[in-house]
Amino acid sequence: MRLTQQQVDEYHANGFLLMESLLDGDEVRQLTEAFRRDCDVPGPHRVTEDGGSQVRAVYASHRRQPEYADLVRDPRILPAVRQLLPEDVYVYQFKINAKPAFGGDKWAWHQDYLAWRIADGLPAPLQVNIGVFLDDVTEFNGPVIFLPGSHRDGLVHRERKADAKSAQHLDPDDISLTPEQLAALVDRHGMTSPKGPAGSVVFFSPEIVHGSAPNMSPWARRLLIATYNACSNPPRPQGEPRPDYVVCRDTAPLTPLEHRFSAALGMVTS
Ligand code: HL5
Ligand code: SIN
Ligand code: MN
Repeated sequence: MRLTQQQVDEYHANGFLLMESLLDGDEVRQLTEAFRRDCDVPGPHRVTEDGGSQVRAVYASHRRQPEYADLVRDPRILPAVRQLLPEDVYVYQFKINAKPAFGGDKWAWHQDYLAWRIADGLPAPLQVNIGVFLDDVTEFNGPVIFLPGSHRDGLVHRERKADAKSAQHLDPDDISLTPEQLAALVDRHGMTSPKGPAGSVVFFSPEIVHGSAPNMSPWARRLLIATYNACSNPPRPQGEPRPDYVVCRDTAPLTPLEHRFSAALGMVTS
């Protein structure tokens, strides 16, 4: 699949691009089934909600579940990523934010690249994120909210808070924008939240300001986020590198699969 020039331009203008129903229902079922399996794997890559046992995020599922290993090379996804970032790329980070029904907490307003610059010494914002909807995303279940065009301002915030919310990863709480910064940006850019059926994919910039509200609905909002980084731009950590579940070590360039991930697994969908 190739993006049209209009889609590429839209991504660069707004900092995100939504492709509705890129994956079909059978594929979504395969991915959610793989997530259920992966949630049972204990370890520090599994982050729970504050004070509870509900899963907040799971990292590096693509290293444990073949569906995800193939998904990041899917011919509908990887070539599109390379149109948006015309470089050899590898997966820098892979996570699934679970946002469980009745209690998935907020993700504070932030820019991803600030996290990776501070925590990993990532030299440049040469990344593309993909957000794969594992559930229908509506106004009710805590959709990601973007400030369209805010990626063009570069980093608007520089600091990390003294106390970390989590020892397992850098939670956006630690680098969240101040209310004043957010209000000024919203004045200029407004807000929008891409919504759509499970199987939709949103491509988004590492510099776009984004966040999401708690989920008080009866519907989970599981969102898979894979971050591709240019192979020419590996992290240069100042001290001890972060664990490999949060910052992937394999920087070899990815090549697209010939068939969609579901076919590659021998479960051909129509
Ligand atoms: N949790 C990520 C990390 O690298 C950073 C956040 O949305 C990405 C800000 O630890
Ligand atoms: C994030 O930016 O990592 C969190 C966004 C979300 O899951 O709502
Ligand atoms: Mn983010």
